[in-house]
Amino acid sequence: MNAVTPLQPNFDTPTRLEALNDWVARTAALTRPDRIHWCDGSDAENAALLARMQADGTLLPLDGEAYPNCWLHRSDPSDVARVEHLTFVCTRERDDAGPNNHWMAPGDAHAKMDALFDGCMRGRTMYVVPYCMGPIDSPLARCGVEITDSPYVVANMRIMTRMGAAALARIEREGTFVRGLHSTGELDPDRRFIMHFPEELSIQSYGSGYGGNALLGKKCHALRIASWQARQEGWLAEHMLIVGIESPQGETHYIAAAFPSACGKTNLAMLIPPQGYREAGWKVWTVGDDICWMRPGADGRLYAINPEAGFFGVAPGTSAQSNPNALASIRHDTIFTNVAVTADNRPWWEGLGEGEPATDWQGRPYDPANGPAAHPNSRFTVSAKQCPSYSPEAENPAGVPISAIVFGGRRASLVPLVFEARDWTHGVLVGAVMGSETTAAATGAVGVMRPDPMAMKPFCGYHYGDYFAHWLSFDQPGAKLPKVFHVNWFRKGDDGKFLWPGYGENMRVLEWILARVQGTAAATQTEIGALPSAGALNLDGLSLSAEAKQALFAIDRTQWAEEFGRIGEYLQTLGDRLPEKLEQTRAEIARSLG
Ligand code: GTP
Ligand code: SPV
Ligand code: MN
Repeated sequence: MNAVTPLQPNFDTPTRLEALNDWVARTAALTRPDRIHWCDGSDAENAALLARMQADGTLLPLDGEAYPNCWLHRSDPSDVARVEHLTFVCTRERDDAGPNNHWMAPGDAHAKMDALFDGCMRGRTMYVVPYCMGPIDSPLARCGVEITDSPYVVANMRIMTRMGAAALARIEREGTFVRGLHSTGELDPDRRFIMHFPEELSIQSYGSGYGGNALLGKKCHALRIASWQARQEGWLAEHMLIVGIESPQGETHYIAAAFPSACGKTNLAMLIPPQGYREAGWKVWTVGDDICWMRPGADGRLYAINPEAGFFGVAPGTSAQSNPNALASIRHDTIFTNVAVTADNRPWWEGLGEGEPATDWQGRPYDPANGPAAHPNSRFTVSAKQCPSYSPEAENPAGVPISAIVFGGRRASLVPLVFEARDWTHGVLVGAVMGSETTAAATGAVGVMRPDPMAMKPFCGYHYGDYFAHWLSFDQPGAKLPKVFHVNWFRKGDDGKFLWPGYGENMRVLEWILARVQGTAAATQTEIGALPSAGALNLDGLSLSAEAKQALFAIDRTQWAEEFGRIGEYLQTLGDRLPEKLEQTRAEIARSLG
């Protein structure tokens, strides 16, 4: 390995942007770091950081032959997922944050955070990390600066965003940027808060080093703050993957899909079509796996960019069968967090399908009595450029045109494999009434059904009623909006097993969706939406039981009537900011179900 090259401490500011210099100076006066380092994003800087983290044990090198330049990070065992109960939106008016967010008055939140940040970087280096969310030359992209005392955060931000000198140059040109202040603090769960101040375009995060709590460009900026900005500026910031589907005729359509955390976005974004489809000439292109920013273009269609530059993907369940593109991506220059390792020092997790764990995610000799070897929310951080299916269009500053929007969640019962909304308003309702079982991506119980409208429950930075109204507002004369669909890969049979094979076979559902977009596939209208007519969705070569076919392609009107009652109760909790049109549409469907 490299000798430990010291990072050149750099108190000289490389920018003349006064607003940035002032903020850095004020932050340093509060947090009292020993050193300040302005990140330029260079290879040399990264190498020096990695070497330092290796020297102090923050990163452990993995088998350099099988996994060159790959690292294992073990986080504090109490700091392994997002903490929704400690995440706040701090607007002047409580109601602007809505019942979907925890709220704190900005003055109270600042007082609390100032006390936590006071002197917290003594003995540490403060890193100033300029970053750009989206292609550096895209008008849809937005910039931020994260100040952090965690070199692990810097290394991850370098993979996940366009970080360094080019971002700083854009920030200087534009003069505005989102301010994110982060410190790992003492990693004490009782001294941990993730605060958002959308009116100030700022974020403050203390006491966690974990992904969504600490990589502030991701959920904090690109969703909570950006959703607020997007509402003001007429665009959408969504928890969606973006995938391009190229037909044998060489035509590519882009689909944006919102699934809650750990519900299959990365997998769908990197899908490899079944053999028959590949032979026929179908190809799948990955644009993004977690976040989508989109706005109407001059032609009335929605154009989308992926604001991120890397993937922070769920490791467990990733295998050569389920997601070969992900597996190929993470064979070099990857940071693994909280996975297990084999005796020959390779990363390992449940569902990998090869090798045996020797050491668990906490560094203990593996013992099944301690639970899974890899943490269920263990992750890999890797540059999108390393993904074999990464789309060249992902770097297009204009974005890609979206032909279909897909909503989906983990629903063990009731919800069929796929259905299509009647129109935009119905599509917004379909997204608004989504529910899903909770997963290990956030702390708390797993497998509990909860409302998760548009997969944004933990990420919408303002009142859900206003958010739905904003979605409805895109239905303007001249707009050429995508068709809206709902999918469910997670329906279970009486034996508790998934009824649908999922993963690559989801291509069959995407084919039907695109055929609907082009008006060439048959559908049968029902109260909840249009389902594939018999034979319209290709099931050739799958061995689905009669029970599976019945459950996946039918609706139970009695159960749906109950569901629409529950949906009505949920929507009522949003109060008088809920758009009337949405409740009317719900009530009409509820009546038609009897
Ligand atoms: P976040 O990064 O947390 O936002 O998650 P994500 O939506 O990108 O989820 P991801 O694709 O990483 O999938 C999470 C889990 O769901 C993994 O364990 C996958 O193996 C599993 N999964 C993904 N797609 C399917 C599918 O089609 N069927 C089934 N049964 N499981 C799936
Ligand atoms: C999610 O939880 O939805 C993630 C991982 O994509 S995190 O970056 O932690 O939000
Ligand atoms: Mn996510």
